[in-house]
Amino acid sequence: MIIKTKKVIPASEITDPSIFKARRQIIKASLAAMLSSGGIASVFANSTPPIWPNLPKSPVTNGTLTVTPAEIAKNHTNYYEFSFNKTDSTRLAQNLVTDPWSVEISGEVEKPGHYHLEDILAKQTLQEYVYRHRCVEAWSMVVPWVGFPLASLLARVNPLSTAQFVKFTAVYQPQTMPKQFANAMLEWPYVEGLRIDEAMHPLTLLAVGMYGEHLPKQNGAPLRLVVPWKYGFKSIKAIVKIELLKKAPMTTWTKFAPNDYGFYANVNPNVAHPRWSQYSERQLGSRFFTPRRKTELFNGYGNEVASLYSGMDLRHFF
Ligand SMILES: Nc1nc2c(c(=O)[nH]1)N[C@H]1C(S)=C(S)[C@@H](COP(=O)(O)O)O[C@H]1N2
Ligand SMILES: [Mo]
Repeated sequence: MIIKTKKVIPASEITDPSIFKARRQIIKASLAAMLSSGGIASVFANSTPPIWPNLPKSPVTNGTLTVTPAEIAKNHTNYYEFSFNKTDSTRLAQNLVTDPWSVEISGEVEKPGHYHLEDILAKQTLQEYVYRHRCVEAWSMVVPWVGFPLASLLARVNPLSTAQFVKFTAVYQPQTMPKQFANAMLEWPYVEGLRIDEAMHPLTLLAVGMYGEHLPKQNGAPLRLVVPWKYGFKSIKAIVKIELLKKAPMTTWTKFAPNDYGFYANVNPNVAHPRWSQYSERQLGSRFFTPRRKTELFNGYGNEVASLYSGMDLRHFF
């Protein structure tokens, strides 16, 4: 008897990769054209002009980095409130209500309060910051963020000398966030934290945009943290609360798995995750045969930030 097996071979395996890629681009382009002419799914159509076309680049921006294509940064996301995979949040997050938005600032500050996002932004100068973005899962991108230093917001509320740490809390919106609604996996809302000197460091941003546009909802609209020398999970999305504290806050991932995810989470090729190496990273959006990139200590920002950790054992404080 002949048994017929039906093995599905992905096209990428049987076609020369460059041809395969070109073909996919053609398919994608015609799909986008179809969608925009039909006027549906503006999420995918991407035909709106940039909001901030010619923003000054911040002096810390490294001109030698190759920016990851926007479509990849927008469609490969980690946003556990919506989904545990990388693609579904692009669609699911569109339900998130981001307007109006305010941020509560409290704790060890002279001027606590609820601040409307528009009022916060009215007093800030936006710039573009092109940063490496390295996830603890060993993939990386280069993203042109639009934002301002967290330090310049903190300066407006006057932290007290007793403020040693900063706690960030993401939005709790179970009616739009399926994993919050199901109470799945993590403790909600998502919480992150920094030491006060890390929070005040000029590389640490609050971002409101990327690629010259407002942040897509799946990337953390309307306001997210960006800490480029730490693993991506520190860069909390959809922030509604900033608290200045005397003691280090417990954070979502450290609570979930304290042996896997420390409070510092500085990118460090010499400290492996218990289940995988951090020695190198897959660069999303790079050419098919591009080798993995060797991960750098502090994600390559050592000149700027290493002094924050002088004398600390980075294996212990991982
Ligand atoms: N609120 C919230 N913030 C979050 C996450 C999340 O699940 N929820 N994921 C984190 C992780 S693991 C990473 S790698 C980055 C991913 O940012 P990006 O999807 O914009 O690339 O966001 C971080 N911020
Ligand atoms: Mo991540």
